[in-house]
Amino acid sequence: MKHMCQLIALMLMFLLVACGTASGTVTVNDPWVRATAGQPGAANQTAAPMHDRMEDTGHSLHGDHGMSSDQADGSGLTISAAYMTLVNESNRADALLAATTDVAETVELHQTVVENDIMQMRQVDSIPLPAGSTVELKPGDYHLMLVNLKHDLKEGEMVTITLTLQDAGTITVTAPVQLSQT
Ligand SMILES: [Cu+2]
Repeated sequence: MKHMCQLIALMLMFLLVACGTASGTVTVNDPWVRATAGQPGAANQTAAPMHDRMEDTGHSLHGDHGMSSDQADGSGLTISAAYMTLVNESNRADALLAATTDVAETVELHQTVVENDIMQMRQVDSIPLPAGSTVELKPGDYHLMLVNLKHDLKEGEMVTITLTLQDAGTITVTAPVQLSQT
């Protein structure tokens, strides 16, 4: 009986140790959010590549993303995009599952793809982060779409974004608002 207890205690210790090392480690580098003040139509708008602007204002392209057209179309000031580099330093696969922010009602995970020479954005359920990988969320690729902004995003403002990862849990990042990638 004593042996049994020792065995159970050992097993419990093993489980605890296993849990302790199992959680993944993901770091977030260089997050930034695109400014909506000073966007197309404004005098100070520089010649951003077309696909950049599509991600900011092109939500009419989505069609089926569950937004009513009066939110998605029009001024283009109700959406923006967030970018960052995710580094999975663990030896376990992870995935970005969701994100939230104070400045927008919803955050969608998006991927820009080219199909028949037409650049389109589509919503994805998750962004895979293979073990040991570095995954860039950048214009023309994966990005976070901030939908239904609560106010214009001005250059220099800081935006808090909370990421939910499958393995690493929640990570909160503070991203500066910029007109373009620096
Ligand atoms: Cu998008």
